[in-house]
Amino acid sequence: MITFLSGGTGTPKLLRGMQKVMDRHEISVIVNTAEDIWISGNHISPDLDTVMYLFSGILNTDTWWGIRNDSFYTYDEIIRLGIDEFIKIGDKDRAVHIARGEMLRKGMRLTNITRILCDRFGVREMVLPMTDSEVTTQVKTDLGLIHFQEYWVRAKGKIGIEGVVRSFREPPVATEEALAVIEASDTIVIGPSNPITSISPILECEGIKNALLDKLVIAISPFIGSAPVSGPAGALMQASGFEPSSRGTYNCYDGITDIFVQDIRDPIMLNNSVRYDTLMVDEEKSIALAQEILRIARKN
Ligand code: GDP
Ligand code: FO1
Repeated sequence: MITFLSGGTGTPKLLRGMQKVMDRHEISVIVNTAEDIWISGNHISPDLDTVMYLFSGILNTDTWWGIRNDSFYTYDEIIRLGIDEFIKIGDKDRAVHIARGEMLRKGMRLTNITRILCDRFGVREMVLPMTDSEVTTQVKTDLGLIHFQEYWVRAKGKIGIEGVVRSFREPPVATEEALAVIEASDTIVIGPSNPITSISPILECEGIKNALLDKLVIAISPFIGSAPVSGPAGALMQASGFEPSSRGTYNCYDGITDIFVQDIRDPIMLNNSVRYDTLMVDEEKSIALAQEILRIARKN
């Protein structure tokens, strides 16, 4: 089994290829939940949903969030009624958020809710939230501390940030299930996700770093040069005291990486890294990178 640590774009692009080159039952994914947010009483877990929709074959791979060909009748009506929903949620996607919110209100664990939802969507891979408790990534701005989604989706990343804070009622602890899949895997792959908002929240869950100690950890950089392939990772890395680059990513992972993968175009030279074409512009490219990752995993 291989366990992947994932956010909602870069690693899912790799998983799209992995599911074509591996037995799907041999794939486990521990997913970031620090971008989760309650909207209009419903619970959005963008990264969990992206991974679940990807595996069930219904993900909108133009945006890497939401369900392909979803309608937006409820969203349009909610805006007309004057409710400030700053995230555009499709109707079928919203049904998932309603179901998840309802199960959470009943006191169910997010891990069990995710299993139920994945079963309903015919997912064969193991998809696990990193923790069952609520943890939120907030950013420090001139407006004070705001939810990451407020910064990235509402403000379109156009405000300055001075720092990144993880807030929670109790420090997040990795679930028994997440630790068990790491234990059952020889190789752990940290996909090319945002180091600050997607990967660090997983690594910060109590138990994860320790569980990775005797595993082969392969990490793939989401940066080429000083810019991420997409999204706000550059500003977030700088606000967190890391260089916005592959070197900064490597340093952010704090010695846990055994094999670091850089893109062939990356001008920065790092010791002990390997280079592949990591730009997954289509399914074919995802499959090609997945084959290389599998080859490294099998060789070591
Ligand atoms: P989020 O939850 O939507 O922010 O998604 P992730 O954290 O999983 O992924 C965001 C990161 O994916 C960004 O920092 C991008 O640079 C990176 N990314 C997106 N597409 C690619 C790609 O094709 N190759 C590589 N190497 N990185 C990518
Ligand atoms: N991102 C956007 O930039 N705009 C949206 O309107 C938007 C809607 C949305 C709906 C459901 C969902 O699960 C995710 C959605 N996202 C949207 C993605 C956003 O929540 C991501 O977490 C961030 O873009 C980056 O991580």
